[in-house]
Amino acid sequence: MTSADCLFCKIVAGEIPATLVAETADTVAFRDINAQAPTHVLVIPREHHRDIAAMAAADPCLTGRLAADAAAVAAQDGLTGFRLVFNTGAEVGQSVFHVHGHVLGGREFRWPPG
Ligand code: DGP
Repeated sequence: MTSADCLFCKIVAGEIPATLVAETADTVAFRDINAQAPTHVLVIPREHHRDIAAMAAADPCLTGRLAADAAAVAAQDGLTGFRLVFNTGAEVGQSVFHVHGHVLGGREFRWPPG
């Protein structure tokens, strides 16, 4: 399942370059082009789902595997703690509508987020 106009489907297909840090049968992880922390990696499913809510409804097992792959990316970057963020909806800042977990770490973080 892909979407012809989707930027992240094109990264999965290798049609747009990205700095890949990990790949599994289900997911691809690559550095965010606009990093907000020393580690800022996007972990995405190869399959196209518009956001985490849609993916969790369609395939809970894939959603779990994506979370595990995000944790593996954080460990690979040497992080003992990390933030995993899924912006879900334009009103909270989602700009690419192919689900992606932001793995963030390597600096101090504040709560609540802005
Ligand atoms: P969000 O705002 O949650 O939808 O995050 C989208 C992220 O995607 C944002 O942090 C910037 C990143 N991004 C957008 N275009 C590209 C790209 O072409 N390559 C990479 N590596 N990251 C991108």
